[in-house]
Amino acid sequence: MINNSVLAIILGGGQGSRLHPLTEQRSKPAVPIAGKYRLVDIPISNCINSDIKRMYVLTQFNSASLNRHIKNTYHFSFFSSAFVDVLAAEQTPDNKGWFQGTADAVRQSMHHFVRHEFDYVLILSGDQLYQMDYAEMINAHVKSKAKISIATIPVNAKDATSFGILKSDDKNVITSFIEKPDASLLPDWTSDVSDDMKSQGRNYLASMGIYIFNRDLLIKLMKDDSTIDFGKEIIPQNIEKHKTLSYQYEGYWTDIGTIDSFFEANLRLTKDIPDFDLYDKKKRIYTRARMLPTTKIAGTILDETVIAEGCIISAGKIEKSVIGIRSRIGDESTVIKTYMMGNDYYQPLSDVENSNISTLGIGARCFIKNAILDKNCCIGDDVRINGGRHLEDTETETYAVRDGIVVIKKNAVIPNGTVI
Ligand code: ADQ
Ligand code: ADP
Repeated sequence: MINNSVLAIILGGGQGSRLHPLTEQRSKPAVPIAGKYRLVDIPISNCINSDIKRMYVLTQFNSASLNRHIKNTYHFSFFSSAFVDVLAAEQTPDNKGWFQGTADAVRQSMHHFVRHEFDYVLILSGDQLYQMDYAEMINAHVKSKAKISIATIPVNAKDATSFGILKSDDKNVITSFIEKPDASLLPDWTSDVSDDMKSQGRNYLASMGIYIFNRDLLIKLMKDDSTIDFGKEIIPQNIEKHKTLSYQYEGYWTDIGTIDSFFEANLRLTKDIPDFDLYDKKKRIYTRARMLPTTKIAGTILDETVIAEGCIISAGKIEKSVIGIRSRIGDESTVIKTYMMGNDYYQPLSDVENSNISTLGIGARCFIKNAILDKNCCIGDDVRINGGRHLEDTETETYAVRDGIVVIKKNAVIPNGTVI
């Protein structure tokens, strides 16, 4: 029912500079998270779980890994109308190439959308971790006869300056909106939130960057090519002209658009009861079924650690870490507060035994802390990577430091004995 009336558009990312170097060789939706998924699996799974099965993913460039992932993961029945299509910024005689912003990305792709039948467009952000039933939001939108709806969440003063902040009336109709207000303006922007939110100091109502537009209105708004962003222009310019509903959400939701927030969100999955629940059957997160073998562990002390399939581990200790698919970690190594993405393939045993060929994964007697290891990296023996705030932001050919987190780049080879 919902599927027939809603088309979802997932904003897959601008130039991805905030997640650099994870986006050096792939588009943002293809960045691996939680040991076995990709960023784009989150909004796609939320759509599927909400019975929305027609999705476009807008991305700045078309990476091979994104296309392969979508093609190999989301198979729908031949007889269904369901699809997940990637639309990359394309150069045509009428435009310069890159999507200039979120509204520009939607505008440049409108000719693909209008070919479909739908009453509502659901616009989603591609870099957020949450599990939300969009059907409830759509029902609230339809019931209120709004033309636009924005999903909102209470946030504290520290976070409020990085979001669109709004105020609404007693019927949840938005009356004012300001994009990323300066801290000095915040006193004017508090809202009446629930006691639970108040006790957490979350007194500001933030836009989650999740929008519903009625079809006709979106088509009309996209004709004006002076607007570039939803948050900066489309929303503030239209709340007074068109009824805009605030759909308040109080579940777990976090932005994962920066290295720091991406790292924290991954490590939070190791908590006893994680806020983002991968074990809930009703809110399942889908990804590629890879048919990997089981993980094999010998002599390792494991604490608060999540390990994906197909790993071969003989480390001394792994603590508070997320270990991705096909990871290999050698004898006596210690891994603490690290997100290791894993490998795309296994090396033949003959390569592993050949000392002239770098071995994928972490070698023997290493110490790795506060790090993200991108896919297919080869960390030699006796390597010490000790991330933390004592390290300044820097970048080399094989790694970068961002907010104290050491990011080892995809396919990097870190020689024996390296100290970072
Ligand atoms: P931001 O997250 O700062 O604020 P923006 O950078 O426009 O907004 O990104 C929104 C989403 O669109 C992200 O997933 C991003 O990757 C993607 N995106 C950005 N530029 C794109 C492009 N050129 N092509 C394709 N995708 C692109 C927005 C709102 C705020 C709101 C926050 C909530 O503007 O009002 O509070 O989201 O996170
Ligand atoms: P997954 O979904 O399992 O992460 P990907 O779709 O990213 O997988 O694909 C992993 C890719 O790695 C595949 O295309 C596979 O062909 C490729 N691959 C396999 N063996 C090698 C190799 N020796 N070197 C580089 N890439 C490889």
